Amino acid sequence: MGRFYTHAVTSFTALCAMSATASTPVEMVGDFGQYPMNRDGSGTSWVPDSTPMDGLHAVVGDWLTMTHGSITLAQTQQDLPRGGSATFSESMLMVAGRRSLNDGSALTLRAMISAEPMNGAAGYPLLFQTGESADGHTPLVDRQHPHNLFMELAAAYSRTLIGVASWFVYAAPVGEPALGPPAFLHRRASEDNPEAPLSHHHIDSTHISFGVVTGGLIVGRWKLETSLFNGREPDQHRSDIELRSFDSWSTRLSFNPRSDLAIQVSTGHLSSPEALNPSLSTTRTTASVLYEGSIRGARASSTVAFGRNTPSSGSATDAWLVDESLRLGERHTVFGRYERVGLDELPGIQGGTPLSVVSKASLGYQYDFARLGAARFSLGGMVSHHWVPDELVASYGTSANSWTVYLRARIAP
Ligand SMILES: [Cu+2]
Repeated sequence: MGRFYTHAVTSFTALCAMSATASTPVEMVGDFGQYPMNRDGSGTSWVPDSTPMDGLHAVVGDWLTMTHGSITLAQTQQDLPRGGSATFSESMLMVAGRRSLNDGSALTLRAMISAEPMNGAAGYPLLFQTGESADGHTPLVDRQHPHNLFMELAAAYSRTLIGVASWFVYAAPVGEPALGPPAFLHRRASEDNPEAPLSHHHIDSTHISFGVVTGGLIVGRWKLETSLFNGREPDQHRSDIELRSFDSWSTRLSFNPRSDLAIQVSTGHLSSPEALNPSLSTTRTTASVLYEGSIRGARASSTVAFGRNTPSSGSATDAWLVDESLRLGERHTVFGRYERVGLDELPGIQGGTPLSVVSKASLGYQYDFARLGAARFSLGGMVSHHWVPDELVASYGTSANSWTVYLRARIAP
């Protein structure tokens, strides 16, 4: 959602002018307190204050509304024998509204949907990706599951205590608990990459949780928050809302020391996250730094993130992620990703237990070829190399490569 809360300075000025005409002044602050609105990421997470704003903004009565969306049509080829080729889509549409209440408080409503269930329950081929299931019986391996129809349905109430101090409550039948950085779909450094990170299930996979309540305290550049939520991953039915008890918790400390940095550390206990292995619980600990600035005249977005999953039985696995995106001029973007991920669930794969460490490096390029109203159209491509550990060579071969090309439309006025 970081991108959603981001719009150009010119439209920001126009927006402030528009808001002056609303019956209650619409405040140009964050959803959860007295800080720049550019800082809001997905769920209750933060991105750097310097994150530029995309999305369509409008003042409707007392509400400041924002709409953001993108749709990507991609073709991928992942090396055999474990890969394959497929055409798939990624998409999201977000609508949010925020209004000030009379007593120094504000109300935010959000909805975010995706058409990814149309990819089919088994998603798309992605070498070494694991997590969730397509049929309720077999874990997905070497495939990326689709995201759910409902990715967020949330309400938040925030209230100023004094000066830059505020508290908030976020409640969502579908939403994101305070665990990990903003979800990869909403990080500028990751948003052009058409593939999901292999580290998703170590770092930010809880972004679709069915039942979340988060309470937090914000003082200036600091935020401390705690969530109670349903730790069970979404099942193979991608269009429903799977409420269960609040059996899991997380807590996160966020700090934006400068306008171009967003830092967080978080930890949480996920009770029975996997329907196929319900007796297993996981403790997840993450740390991340997001940068949004410029490098030699190029607009640079960076993410460095770490995640550790410690299961209730078995050994812990770690994941490292580095995402970088450089926007050169108006039309060109170069992006890259490096990951190193410990995998402990490669069922049916020879040599895949108890722990394998896989690395992947990707390099991509995107060209923005057209603008039409508030929409921007892009063509892109990416190649990836995977370093296969010795014990997995029998299943994957010594060298595993992949490529993905895509066409994308995005709301970006
Ligand atoms: Cu996800």
